[in-house]
Amino acid sequence: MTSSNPVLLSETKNAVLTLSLNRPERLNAANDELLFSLTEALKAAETDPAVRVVVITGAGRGFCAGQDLGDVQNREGSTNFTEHLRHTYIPLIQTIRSLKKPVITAVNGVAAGAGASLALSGDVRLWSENATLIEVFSNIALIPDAGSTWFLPRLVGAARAFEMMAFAEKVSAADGLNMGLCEQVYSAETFADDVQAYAERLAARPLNALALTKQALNFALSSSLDAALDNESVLQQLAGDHAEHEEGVRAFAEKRKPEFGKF
Ligand code: LHQ
Repeated sequence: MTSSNPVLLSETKNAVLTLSLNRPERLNAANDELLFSLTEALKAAETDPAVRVVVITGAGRGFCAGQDLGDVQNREGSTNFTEHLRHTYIPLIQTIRSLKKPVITAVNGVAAGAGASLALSGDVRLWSENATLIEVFSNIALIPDAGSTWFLPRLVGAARAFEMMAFAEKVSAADGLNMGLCEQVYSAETFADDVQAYAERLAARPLNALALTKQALNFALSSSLDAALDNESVLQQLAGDHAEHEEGVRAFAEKRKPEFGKF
């Protein structure tokens, strides 16, 4: 199934929903319409039984250049940054982080500003060799938003994150891989196919268990060890009570591959 609107393209193939930011002439810089469309599409994916994994990527040579600065300039009066963030980027990032299905950010080109935050927000981050990431905010004397101050120090440490934010220098795909900003780097020519193959591999995994794993990781990232241990014990009950678990154990006993795709 394929459908589209001007700013967001949507395609489902083999249980993988690919959402492509589609303002290529602006390197997919985000306006309100794009941010609302993306958030709504993600929410719809959560309850769509045809979708097991979601991929967010960009059309053209960019992933996302952050907030559309033309849009900001065109507003009358001073910008209410707090209100804007609360209505646009905050619900988007919260939706990605709480979605009960894996979200892959497939970074095909430059990811800058809030686009860098979006790139970092995925459960799995796959980069093209052409991808770059820039914490560009300080170039326009803003602070990092849309989650960069939360994601980046957890990946590279606070001092490294501060340096990246202060100088706004591009991080290449090779450096991004070394620093843990992404899990895989693929050739630009085969990027879309490689991302699809990775996503299909993920779609074949036990998705109830992965949703609970995501929930446990989210919790543990800001909890004590004691609280994380206890939370695991509660969520493990939910995993163990699910038919996926029964299938996994039966498949092991029968020496065959489990068929998680049917749940
Ligand atoms: C753009 C943009 C763009 C519009 C490239 N807007 N057109 C949240 C809440 C509220 C307000 C403020 O901010 C935020 C969070 C943020 O995201 S703040 C950060 C906003 N983003 C930026 O400051 C990035 C600005 N862009 C750049 O620094 C460069 O374009 C990068 C490094 C991304 C890419 O550089 P190049 O590969 O050399 O491409 P380019 O600069 O030639 O851009 C291509 C076109 O895209 C160009 O248009 P043109 O008509 O000249 O071909 C740019 O104007 C346009 N574009 N980013 N954010």
